[in-house]
Amino acid sequence: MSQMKTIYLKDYKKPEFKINSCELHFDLFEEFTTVINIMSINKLEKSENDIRLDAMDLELIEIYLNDLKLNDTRYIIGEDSLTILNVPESFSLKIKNKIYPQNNTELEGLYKSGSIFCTQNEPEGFRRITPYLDRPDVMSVFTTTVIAQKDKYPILLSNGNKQNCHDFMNGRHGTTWHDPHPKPSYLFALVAGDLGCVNDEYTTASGEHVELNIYCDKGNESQCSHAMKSLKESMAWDEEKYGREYDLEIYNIVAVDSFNMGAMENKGLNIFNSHYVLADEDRATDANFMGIQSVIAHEYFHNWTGNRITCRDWFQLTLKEGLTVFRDQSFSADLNSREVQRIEDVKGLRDRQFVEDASPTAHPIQPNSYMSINNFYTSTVYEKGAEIIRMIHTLLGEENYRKATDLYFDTFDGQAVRTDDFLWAMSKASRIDLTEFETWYHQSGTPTLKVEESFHNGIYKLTLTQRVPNAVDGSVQKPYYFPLKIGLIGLTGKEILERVLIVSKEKEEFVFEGLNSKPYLSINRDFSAPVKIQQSTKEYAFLMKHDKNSFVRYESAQSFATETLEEMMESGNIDEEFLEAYGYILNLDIELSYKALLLELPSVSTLMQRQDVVDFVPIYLAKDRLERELAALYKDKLQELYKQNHKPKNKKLDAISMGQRAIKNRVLRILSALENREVIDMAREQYKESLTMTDRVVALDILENITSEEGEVALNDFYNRYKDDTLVMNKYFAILAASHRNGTLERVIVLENDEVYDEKVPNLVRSLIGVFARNYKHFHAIDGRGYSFVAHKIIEIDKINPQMASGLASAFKIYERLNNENKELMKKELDRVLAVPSLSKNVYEIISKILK
Ligand code: 0A1
Ligand code: ZN
Repeated sequence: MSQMKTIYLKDYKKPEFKINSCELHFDLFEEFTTVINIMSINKLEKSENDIRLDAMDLELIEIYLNDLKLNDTRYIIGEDSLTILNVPESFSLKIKNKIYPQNNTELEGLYKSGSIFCTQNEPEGFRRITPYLDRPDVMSVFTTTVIAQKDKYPILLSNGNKQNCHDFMNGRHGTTWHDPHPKPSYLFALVAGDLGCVNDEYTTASGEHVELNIYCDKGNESQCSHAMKSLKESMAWDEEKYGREYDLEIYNIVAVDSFNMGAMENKGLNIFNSHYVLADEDRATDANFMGIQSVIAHEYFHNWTGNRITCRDWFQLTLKEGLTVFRDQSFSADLNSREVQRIEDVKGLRDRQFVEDASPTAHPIQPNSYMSINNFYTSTVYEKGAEIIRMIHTLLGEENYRKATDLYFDTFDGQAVRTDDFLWAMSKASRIDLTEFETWYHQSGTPTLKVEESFHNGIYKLTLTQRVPNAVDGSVQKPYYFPLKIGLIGLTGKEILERVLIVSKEKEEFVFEGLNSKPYLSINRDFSAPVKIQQSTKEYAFLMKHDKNSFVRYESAQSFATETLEEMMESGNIDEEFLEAYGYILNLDIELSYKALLLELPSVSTLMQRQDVVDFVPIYLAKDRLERELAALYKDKLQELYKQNHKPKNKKLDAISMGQRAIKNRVLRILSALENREVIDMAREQYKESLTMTDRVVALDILENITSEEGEVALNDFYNRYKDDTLVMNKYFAILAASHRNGTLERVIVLENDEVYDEKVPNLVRSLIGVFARNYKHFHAIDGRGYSFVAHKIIEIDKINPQMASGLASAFKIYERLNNENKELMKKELDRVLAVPSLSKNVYEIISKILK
């Protein structure tokens, strides 16, 4: 099967041609679109006779070389290419072809989201629009004219600055856009539609005026203000923190409902999943508002880290993604609570990336091979990639890091570069040798750091041993070089010192002299390195009380809870000391969102990662029981906290209001373990009287999980209230698909036929099928029906949208680690998927790696 070909980084070859300019004309019609692409091209490699352009599913109309029409002896149409034979050293190529955006369900290239024409070209969508050298190291200056019927598509957008508009006699009109910044084809974008718009402006530090527009479906304009505010905050932050200004006269954002991912950083014309743009308090949760702020920032920051400096090839993806995630995390930490942000970042990393890193699909942040590059927009490339940049930041310090990023921008602006180039700038500006650090880019798996302590005669000795797992192919990997931030705390809780240790060997000792007694160790402060800590001393209660580092306090509470749960799974005993420590947190007078995190029990995913053979049933039985114990023991205190912080009429988004919602919803969730009348009434009241979606979804989720009647009443009310708003309906589907109640699978199957559900819209598929595949109880049910259902959906959705299907397939990544009974059931389904003859390479790559 030629399409199952593996691509290797070592086979990279420089482009043989340069495309100096690319002039595009789009004529959009209801049934088809014609594209005219005029390129001025130069040979870079004189010996090359033919030019092979990437082209997929294109209907060729005609080709002109230097204004001469070519007959079909002068070119070859391949499966995914168009080769023009015998081209001169410098020439113009004009290609006319036809495409069918309205039939494009893959959502790559030019497609329709409802009545809006839009594009998604990263990583390889442009070849579905027109023949091109569709690779990131070919950068060109684009001029784009979009023509469409004026009444249906009054708004016509592309990258860069607007040049001119024309009205034609036949009710059609056209707009021409010019982008002066050379860019790769994956950053090309086009939008046409009858859109609502919110307009604002920004003046850059050097006094340039920028017009800001957010386009959305008409009627949703009032839901764009948070996104607009976030955009302006991002622009100011990048000027202040990185000295980077925006570089065009206009910045457009368009929100569409059908989008494979979160958003896309196309130059001057970001296209967003509407989930990351639209919000008001009645429809979006506090978490949604935070998500919008960070994704708006992420796409904006790409303008420098991704667009001005892009990737040489797709193996370098983390060059732009790891760095940009680190930038958006730093931005969110600066604008909100730093401590909460760091904990949320680490939680996400462990729940997604650690799981991936322990699976057969594990890969280095810079992989060395792939079948489908679409499968590599992973948590490893993004989130672990960001941790690697964070370690560089820690190693260099703020001042050197800024010098180094300045050098990176100065040296590589306008180029397509490699992660090595980034490391060169980091090391050159700071004069810190990062050679040993490079291992992080080329190895996979999460290292474990074993910690041993000793104390004699005032000398405290810390012995650290790294255990680095083998790579997926079984090869042995090297120890890592990383910064480890630690603190030593005295018996009374007083801080003795804080240090950043540099760990670089498999086994290492660090000695601290002149201490009066054995200190308490606070290790991996701020999660300075993405490693697992293995420690035999259990000083959790002490650290929860005395550590000044907010991350380690959180970590201690989590580890304490984790070990308590493990003990319960083994012996049935509950550690009294943990119950006490939990009570201590309940009484703490600290920031409320942080407190809500301290009171959260470890996720099923955290516990499952620590099992040798994964078995979910004991995990959620233990969790349920511990929650019940805590709820019963601290009932009065929990209710008091709830009453103090439940402000149903307050829908403000300031830190205090959000903190109050976070804590009282955490408390309500704990109390819900009691499943009694009192809690049902509290949840029902909260659902009815609260003005925020944050409160409503928590109440709804609790009711759904503990009472069938009241749950149904609230769910019906929710459905009737929001059925015309698909974005909100995602929450409805997700609550039902995540439900622990019996009959969840049956209800998911019924919901597939709901008039709101649409298998072609990725958000809805993720909310219903994707959430179900992460419902441990029902997906892994021992009758095997959960596996069978999801496998069946993967096969069905693969025909519509392979990227969606391979996203669903990742729920099976846990296969190898499952107990025999589940493993056998899952294998049957994986074999079935793999046997489908027309399977996409996206799904094939994931499933075949899982089964290997
Ligand atoms: N570069 C975008 C992510 C993205 C990648 C692929 C997509 O479609 C196949 C869409 C978006 C980002 O990091 O935000
Ligand atoms: Zn990105």
